[in-house]
Amino acid sequence: MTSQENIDRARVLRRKINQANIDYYVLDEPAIPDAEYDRMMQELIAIEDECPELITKDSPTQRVGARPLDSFSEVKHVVPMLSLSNAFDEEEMTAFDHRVREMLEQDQIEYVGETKFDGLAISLLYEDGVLTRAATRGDGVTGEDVTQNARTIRGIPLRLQGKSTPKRFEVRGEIVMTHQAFDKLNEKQKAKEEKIFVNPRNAAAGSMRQLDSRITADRQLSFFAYSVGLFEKDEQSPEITSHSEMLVRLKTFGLPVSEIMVLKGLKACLLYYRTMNNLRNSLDYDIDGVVFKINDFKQQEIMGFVSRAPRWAIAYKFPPEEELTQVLDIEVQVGRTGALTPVARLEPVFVGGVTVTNATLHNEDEIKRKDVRVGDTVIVRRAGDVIPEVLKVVMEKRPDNTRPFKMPAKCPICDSDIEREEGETVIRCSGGLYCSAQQVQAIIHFASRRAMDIDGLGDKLIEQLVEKGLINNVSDLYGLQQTQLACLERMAEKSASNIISALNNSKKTTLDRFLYALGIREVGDATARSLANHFGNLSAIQSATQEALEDVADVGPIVAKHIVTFFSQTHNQEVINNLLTAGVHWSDVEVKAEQPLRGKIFVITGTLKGMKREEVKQRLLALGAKVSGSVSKKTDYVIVGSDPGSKAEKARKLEVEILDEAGFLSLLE
Ligand code: D41
Repeated sequence: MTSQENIDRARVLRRKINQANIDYYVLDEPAIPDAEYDRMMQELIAIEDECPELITKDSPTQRVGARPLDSFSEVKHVVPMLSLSNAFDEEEMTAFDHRVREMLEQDQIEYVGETKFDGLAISLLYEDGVLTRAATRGDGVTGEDVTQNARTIRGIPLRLQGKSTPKRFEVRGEIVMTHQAFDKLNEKQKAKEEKIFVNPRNAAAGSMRQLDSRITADRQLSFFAYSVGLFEKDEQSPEITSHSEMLVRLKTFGLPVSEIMVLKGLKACLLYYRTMNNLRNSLDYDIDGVVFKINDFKQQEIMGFVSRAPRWAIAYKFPPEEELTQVLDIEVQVGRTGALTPVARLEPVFVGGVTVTNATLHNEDEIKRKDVRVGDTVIVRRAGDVIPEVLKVVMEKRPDNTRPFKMPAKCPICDSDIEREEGETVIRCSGGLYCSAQQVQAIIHFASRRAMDIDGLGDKLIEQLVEKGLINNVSDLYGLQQTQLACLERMAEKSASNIISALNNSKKTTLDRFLYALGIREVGDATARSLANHFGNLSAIQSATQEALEDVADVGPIVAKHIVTFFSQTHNQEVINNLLTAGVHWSDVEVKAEQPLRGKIFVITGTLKGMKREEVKQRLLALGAKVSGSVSKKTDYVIVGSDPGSKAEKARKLEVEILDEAGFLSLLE
């Protein structure tokens, strides 16, 4: 029986769930915790199970995927989906602007700049506000019907928001997968020993082409709208006269729209391009360029089209981050911690703005999985400042007689045994500082900018010094004589004296730099700072127990263990003593007494009114507290905002002290 109560509750839940999706995907401001979302979804599913007659086509429960199809059917687009012309350099971009200005007889054109998503173009048809069809772009005239799959994407509204929605309305956009979703997917694929995706675009495209939409539902795809094909608006709604107005309108319909910028003239466009190119690697999804569109619809109409591409828009592509090249050799490098990393020597290739000659192959498992061999043609990727990597072998181009690569059984540098820790993919040389590669790397790290910052002491020079037996460890650096340096290759008298003074200058340092410079495993510069601030002086850290170390803000059991092990080794103690004797010094750090929450473990759940969650976390960390993601018996306090999730319940069960926002604020005071 359908009770009025169920009818009302289902309506309320659908409204709340749809709003949560809009907050998350359109406004980028999640308002409720995931657990709360899941709980509402479960409740709605339960109601619909009890009263199936209440299920509507646009109910959020209908996103979970439908029965598999045998094949996709073809659909003809209501209005053909055009393609975009490209510009690859400033000259081509300038020529575009010139053409536009000439045709429109105007000195300066108003453009809209938007990011060019590297995903899969798609068309969504809404009739009377309800999503009725989704189709891939295909050849622009006909595409494939992927409605079932599109319905599983949480960012795609099943029903448009707002009172006056158009009768028939077709919106175009791009399906993408965020890096986070991509990494998660590949982890899952790896665990299941299934296909690993090369990049988010392939993963997004592959996920949209699933005949079984339950798989698509599991893939966490995103959607961004960027243009409209068909818009049958009612008489009352106001005329839309520009692209930027249209995008605002799309947003009010509940469609996710990317950030755009209205740009006046070519110069502003070129600046926008450079800015986005710099920001490119900090985004959570891939973009391969920017798109410029004339903002004014009337001007767009005047410009018209050439062979299926509008003359009023252009994609200005970024330099590619992936290129093809050949593997000339595979070598094994030994790092500072002894980790053996296979590295591909490549036929030089220009990618990501630089010429790349080496690319990491990560570890043995990766090399096996990708089956990279000498002579192979491979796709290399260099994104931002990240170390270039080999993504994939182009198997069709593999020459005959290649042999699979084998990791050496001994360290290629010092011939020591190789060890592989349980559960780790990395294999290490067991030689420690006996291994000259580890010596060199340890000294390079010690001299680096964020460590002791020894100006002029570069990698090649350190290699020479170790090779010639002039130094064995970092403390030997301070015993070097100018005459010894001057005898080295490519070393003039002047630079030798510069290095000696740089060494002397580096002796005055800070505790956190010194700790970082020691190269303790897993102790990066941030951890070194936490340690310095927490303990204040070196001997306190040297004698700290595992438990005492774990009290430090970002130190967990593994890092704590590495620290204890490091200081327990006699040769490390010797090196430290020698450094101090050589005159390395710093001022001890004043340990802030105001750490009243030291060692206390907090969990935050729900939405706080006055403060962002990250802000709360930073305040707590500053007071010495730890912030954890889950409630356990060890938790001291749970801060509960509005709409809390299951964590609040668990806290109650475990009788952990619960603070509301006011309680938390008074605790801060
Ligand atoms: O982000 C994109 N990939 C993107 C693609 C975009 N931001 N705008 C686009 N605008 C158009 C026109 C101007 C034709 C409406 C496009 C595309 N087209 C497009 N995507 C794939 C083919 C064409």
